[in-house]
Amino acid sequence: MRIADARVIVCSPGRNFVTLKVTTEDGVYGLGDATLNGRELAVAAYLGEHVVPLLVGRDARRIEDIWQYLYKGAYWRRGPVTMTSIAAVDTALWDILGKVANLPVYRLLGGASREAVMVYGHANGEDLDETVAAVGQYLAMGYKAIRAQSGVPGLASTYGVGLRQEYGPDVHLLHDVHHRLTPIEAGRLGRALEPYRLFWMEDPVPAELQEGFRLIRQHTTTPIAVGEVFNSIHDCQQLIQEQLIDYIRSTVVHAGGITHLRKIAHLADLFHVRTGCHGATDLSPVCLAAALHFDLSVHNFGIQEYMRHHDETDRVFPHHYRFADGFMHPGDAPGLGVDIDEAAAARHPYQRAYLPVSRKEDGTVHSW
Ligand code: CS2
Ligand code: MG
Repeated sequence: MRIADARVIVCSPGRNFVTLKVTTEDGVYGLGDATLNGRELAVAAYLGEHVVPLLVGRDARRIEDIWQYLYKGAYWRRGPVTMTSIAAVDTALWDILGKVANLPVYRLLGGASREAVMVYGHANGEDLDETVAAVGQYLAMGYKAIRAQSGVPGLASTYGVGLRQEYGPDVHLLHDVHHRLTPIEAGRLGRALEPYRLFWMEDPVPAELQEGFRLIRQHTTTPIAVGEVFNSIHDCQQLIQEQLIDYIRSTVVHAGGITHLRKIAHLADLFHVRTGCHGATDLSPVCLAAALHFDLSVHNFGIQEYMRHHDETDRVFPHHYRFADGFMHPGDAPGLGVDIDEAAAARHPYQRAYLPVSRKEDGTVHSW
């Protein structure tokens, strides 16, 4: 089962996506998401210029060996561009293996550990009233867990009061701090929010300094989630082994694919850390499908982020995964159960775009 061809497809149905399509000499193909928001063409070039020429002729069934070859053989290790590229190859190979075995990928990963996976949606509002209303809309759609973000400066510690009063104790509430605080500020915020029992406080501080989380832990029992920007097990090894976090947010596309993410999850399982994969709309439906197979199978799953894609995106990437009553399932089609309509993709060419940059009132560049 040799790899005959691999192609990078860049398209922009609502936003930019990079997809790797790997085809075997028998004509079976697999897909991998290679989207790195705001740096899409860097990954497309890394794949096209350096990785694809190394793939042709290799046995598509040797997933672990190809992973190690691309990781160790490059000499230069880690980094988001490299790891996103390796992830795309790895995801496509799992998709091919599933199609050849006539099994959904989650069955190849050991089978379902649960019936379906709980997901959380994003409720955003310009102010407290709008945020409360947006949470209500998600509840009406069946969501059991909702991330609430209010646009009112300084209200992060008080909107929890309004939401709990409005919707009671059953709904899981999450909040994303987007790396904006110092550890001691995060400790104070976490402590102030304890009465409202957040499901998690996400990315309280920039996480390059893993031991910085010790300080947060000393001050609050609010659960902590981190890792959407991590690309390797080495970025979270200390956080996990010292039990400084509760949820690891790394996902398939940015953390080396299903193969590497499983290693992160298995390490996390030993230290009471659960998974909470990143799932914003800049991760394509190919990544979401792969994440759902991973989530369904892995024992220490916690929650999956699910920010609905635009209709245009869904039309380019037809898929079998489904949402019902706050839970998702990847479906039982062989492989990942997601495809790309290349003719539709071609109607949406790449659009240059960057992530927004936020600044403090005095003009200092701040974390997004
Ligand atoms: C966010 C993302 O989903 C999340 O938790 O942090 O919206 C993030 O800003 C984007 O995915 C960046 O690419
Ligand atoms: Mg986030």
